[in-house]
Amino acid sequence: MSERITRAQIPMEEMGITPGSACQGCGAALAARLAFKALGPNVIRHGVPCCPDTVTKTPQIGTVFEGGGALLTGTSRGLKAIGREDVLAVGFFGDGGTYDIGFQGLSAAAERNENILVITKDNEAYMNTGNQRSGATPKYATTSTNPVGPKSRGKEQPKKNIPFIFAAHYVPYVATASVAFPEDLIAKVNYAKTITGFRIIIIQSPCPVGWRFEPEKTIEIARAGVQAGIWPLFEIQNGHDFKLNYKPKELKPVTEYLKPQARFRHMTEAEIAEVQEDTTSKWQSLIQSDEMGKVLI
Ligand SMILES: Cc1ncc(C[n+]2csc(CCOP(=O)(O)OP(=O)(O)O)c2C)c(N)n1
Repeated sequence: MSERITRAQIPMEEMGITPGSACQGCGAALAARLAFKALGPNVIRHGVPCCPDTVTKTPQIGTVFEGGGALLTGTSRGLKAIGREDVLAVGFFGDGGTYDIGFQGLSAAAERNENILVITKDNEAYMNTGNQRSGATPKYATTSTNPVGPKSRGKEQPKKNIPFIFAAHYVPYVATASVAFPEDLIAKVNYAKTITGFRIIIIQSPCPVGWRFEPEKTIEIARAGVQAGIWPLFEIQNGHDFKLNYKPKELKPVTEYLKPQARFRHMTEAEIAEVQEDTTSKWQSLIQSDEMGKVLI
């Protein structure tokens, strides 16, 4: 499991330079900046279509969504063949590239326990192409493909539980992280670098344009998500060992996360109560897993 670090231990050197394509307040740009700082120079970054256009000082290679898992596999095996296991094949993908369109190849790479690291910046929709719903979009969020209207309350289905889906491949390391908790995020990347096999870190990355909030509120909203238990920070090793990294005595109400985002503005009191109940019940399961130090899958 990761070891706590202080803010002073966050590396100063920037490895990721995000050019003009990032919107103001882009959570994904911050996720890239933090993750690649921690990864350092010995990385080949793999990308699939997504936003923003991330540029890193390290070599980079791109492919189609479906090819992400295969390309990472090929790079990792190639590096091994030439004796360069000091260089890590890292995928930096969106939620579309991880939860949905790229999932089959990544699931196969996870099942083969390929020696790769996947970092997912989860902005909860296909933002690059105009905020279409994805498997990562939460229930009731309005998007361009499930807009709220007389016959629609927004997305009907819950957000896919991708960390546990990858954990159910019994891979060495699965973690969630948030741009509002940079020390935790960097500690997890640091830890992921020390182990071999398939590793995935999913970073919740608020998107001011798609989630419809003022760009200066990115960190506030990400923090509220963690504090309300909507985006809990945890680690799972080998599909079994479990640790909750942020455990407030009491969760904040989900309204602190939902209300500042216009994508949830239409929600009724009853719908908010449903989200609250669901969040509290999932949180109780996570607390139990944390107390046992394991998940029962
Ligand atoms: C097979 C395939 N389907 C659809 C697209 C169109 N497309 C390009 S980027 C994108 C959205 C990507 O969303 P996500 O992975 O969540 O990243 P984000 O843009 O939100 O950062 C889509 C649907 C494509 N390039 N290939």
